[in-house]
Amino acid sequence: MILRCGRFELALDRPLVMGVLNVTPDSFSDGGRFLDSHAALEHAQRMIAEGADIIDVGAESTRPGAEPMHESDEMRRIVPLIEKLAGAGVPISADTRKPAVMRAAIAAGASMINDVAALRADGALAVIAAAPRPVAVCLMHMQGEPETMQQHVAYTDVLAEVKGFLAARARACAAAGIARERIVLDPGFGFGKTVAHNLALLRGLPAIVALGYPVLAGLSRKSTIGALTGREVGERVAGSLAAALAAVARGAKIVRVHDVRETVDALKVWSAVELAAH
Ligand code: 7PJ
Repeated sequence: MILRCGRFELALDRPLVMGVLNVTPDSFSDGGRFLDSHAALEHAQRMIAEGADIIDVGAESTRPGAEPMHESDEMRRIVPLIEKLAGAGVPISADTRKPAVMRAAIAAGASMINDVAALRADGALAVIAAAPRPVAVCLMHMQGEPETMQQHVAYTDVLAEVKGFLAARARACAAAGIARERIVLDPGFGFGKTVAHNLALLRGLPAIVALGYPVLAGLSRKSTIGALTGREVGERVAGSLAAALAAVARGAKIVRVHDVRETVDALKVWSAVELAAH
């Protein structure tokens, strides 16, 4: 299985690490530390040196309760960073829900669009379909909107509903002319989900993997890890590593993480054991 990612072609024969670069003032796990663009650039370069395979740059906080950000503010924060990182040797992903920001990010050199709304915004599918390069796209499941998503959480069968949603969004991409090799699916841990929902999705990940697309899992430092360990956000590395390994053991091909160095080490050991026969 390969992922076409702009000018990159990613072999998915071992799990890949996507390093998170938040350039938002209120991101829950980084607390706005990387708002200054020099610090953000340094952090990205450190994650690449630590072995990140993809860097995900995002400005709009999607943490529970966050309000939407104005388009021009979002562009001002991420576009210059993407331009500076585009030649860094790994694909750069832009974490955005807005078609105009997607278009600007791609023009600035992004190789992937990571959309927590799975290209449901008006015009988003068309921007990806018309992109001058075959950028990859991560389609994530979210129930509700970030502002309210943890307030009215309700599923009859969370795994079946998330799987059905992702399959439908993949079909929408196909209908828009977006090649299959460009698509990544993500159950969206924490996005309108309780701890029990997140655990059911993680246990049931093979059902989503069975749709035939690479699956991305983002559990790093999330509140489910906090709930299971009793740790504050800066103390969740060990719990996050366990979650990342549980995800790759169930077929996830990409893990989205804050702690790149630790995750790369954990995956090297896991891969040496589990992929040795290949
Ligand atoms: C995710 C994300 C995730 C994808 C965030 C955080 C919260 N994008 N953006 N998957 N989470 N694709 O950084 O922990 O799980 S924002």
